[in-house]
Formats: sequence, C-alpha cells, structure tokens
Amino acid sequence: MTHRFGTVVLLGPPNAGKSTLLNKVLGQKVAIVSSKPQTTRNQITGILTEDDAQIMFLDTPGVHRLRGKMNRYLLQAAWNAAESADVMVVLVDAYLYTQKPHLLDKELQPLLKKVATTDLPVYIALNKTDVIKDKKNILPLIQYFTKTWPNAEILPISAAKGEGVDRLLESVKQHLPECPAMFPEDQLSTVPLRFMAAEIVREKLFVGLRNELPYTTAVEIEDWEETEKMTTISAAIYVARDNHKAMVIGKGGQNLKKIGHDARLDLKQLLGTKVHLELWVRTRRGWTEDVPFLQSIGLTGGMDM
Ligand SMILES: Nc1nc2c(ncn2[C@@H]2O[C@H](COP(=O)(O)OP(=O)(O)OP(=O)(O)O)[C@@H](O)[C@H]2O)c(=O)[nH]1
Ligand SMILES: [Mg+2]
Repeated sequence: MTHRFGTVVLLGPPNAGKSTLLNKVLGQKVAIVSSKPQTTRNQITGILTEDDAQIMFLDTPGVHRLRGKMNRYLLQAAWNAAESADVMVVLVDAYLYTQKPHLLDKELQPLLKKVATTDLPVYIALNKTDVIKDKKNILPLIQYFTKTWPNAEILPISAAKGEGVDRLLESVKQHLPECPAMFPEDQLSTVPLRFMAAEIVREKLFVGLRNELPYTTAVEIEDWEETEKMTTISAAIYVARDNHKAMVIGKGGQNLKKIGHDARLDLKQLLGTKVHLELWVRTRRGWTEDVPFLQSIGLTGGMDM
C-alpha cells in the first residue's frame, strides 16, 4: 500500500472556520475557536494519522488588512505556513458572501495574489453551507471563484457539521508525496502543552469579553507544576491599559471567575488530571506594538516555530 505524508495549510479570511475545520478533521480540539474574527494568532499544527497517510495541517491566523506590529506578525505566520505546505486549502465563509456578496473582492484581495501565483494545488472550501438554506445561493459563489481563481478546485463543506470534509481530505491526500509517517500515530500536534493551555485561557477571553477587549489581551503561563493527579497552573492575562484590568476582572470578579472556571474544565480534559488554575491580570502598556514582548509570547510571525 502506498503511504503518503505531507503538509496542508489552511488559509482564509478571519472567522472563516479554519480552526473549526482542523478540530473536526482531528476529532479533537487542538485549535481555539470563537465567533470573533482573529482568534488564531499563531501557526497551530494538527496531525492526522490514517492507515495510508499522515497529514500535518497548519492552521493560520486569518489573512486581513490591519495595521500594527502584531497584525503584521499574524499575516507573516500565515504566509510562512503557506511556503512550507504541499497543498493549500483556502476556507471562506460562504454563508457570509451569500448575504453580502460585495465583501468578496474586499476580503479576498489579500489572498488573491498568493493563490494566483502558487504552484501548489489549491482547494477552495466554501464553508458554513449548513446555514445556507437555499443551496442554489451557492452557485454564484462557485461562479465567482471559478472566474477569479481558475487554478483552484471548489468544494462546499460544513466544518462544524463535518459535511464534505471526507471528500476534501481524500482530494488533498492525492497530492501528498509518497513518504512514511513522520510522527508517532498518537501525536496530535507539535504545539507544546503549555502553549495549548495558554490558548485555552485566551479562548475564554475571546468568548467571555465584549467588544474589542480580547484583541488587546494575551496569555502567558508563568508557572506549571504537576503531580500524577494534579496540575497547578499559574497564568498571566496581559492587558494593554490599566483600565482594561477592571474590565477583564468584572464586577465582583465575575468575569475572571467565569473565565477561570471554563478554562479549568477544558484544561482538565486536555491534561487528564485535576487542575488548579490561578489567573493574574497584569498591565503591559501597548504590548501589541512591543516586539520583544510579542516574541516572548511566541508571536514571531511563525519564524521560530
Ligand atoms: N454554522 C457554521 N458555523 C461555523 C462553521 N465553521 C465555523 N463556524 C463558526 O464560525 C466562527 C469562527 O470559527 P473559527 O474556526 O474560529 O474561524 P477561523 O477561521 O479559525 O477564525 P480566525 O482564527 O479568527 O481566523 C465560530 O463561531 C465557529 O463556530 C460551519 O461549518 N457552520
Ligand atoms: Mg482560527
């Protein structure tokens, strides 16, 4: 039997469902998900092991046009991932574009050049089809992509429901080089556990905090101690301004309590032990522009990962 191994990069605008797709493919959560755009900030890997293939997926930050140092790093992480892949899967929120077709050109412009000039096989996954009631509405999107990206193959999917995902997997697999598996079959990711733990806390900030606040928060694990039955984790939540501290903590500590509670449940599952989680909110003024700090929390544009 032929065995294949290769890398598939998931690219697309923010909020398209890239991380949802990665988790669905693996059948386990390795990437955090929220209804807010720009949830993913690093290159996240997920390893799928099957009898005839092992596929390394690279989940990336959504490709967008925003100013600032952190956003430049986010974009760089996505492009670096694309450079190292064998296949490119571009995910788009098809439901959004059936509602607002005028956003198509605007949101996909930054991806267009990459897709048009790549030698890699490209798949466009029209995602969120589960919420498109009248499937006829997908046709204009297929026409749009056939015209603008003639080198790509188009597949409607629902990452959340898993519809079309097997077909996508079978298609991408055919393009991977013949090669033995590179990772043990039970390895799900190359992302360190400590980083995953920080991500879980960050997900709860994205889900639990309102408005723009999550975009100026970051999480760093400060201390980690484990025994067979218990993991004790101390994590810092960084905010960019003093007055954000009170907003994260909430009235009577309500927000922070909920964030801690929800994060602890996920951490318990991830680590398979009881978890004691301590959260500290710290101010680091203007951290989104502070390059050494960005590097210290792993936002280096995917350079060192
Ligand atoms: N209805 C529906 N919702 C979906 C589907 N896939 C993703 N979503 C939702 O879309 C939102 C964004 O999903 P993510 O997986 O975080 O999207 P992303 O592309 O990783 O976003 P960034 O990391 O911000 O670039 C979440 O609320 C998901 O639950 C889908 O197939 N159907
Ligand atoms: Mg994501």
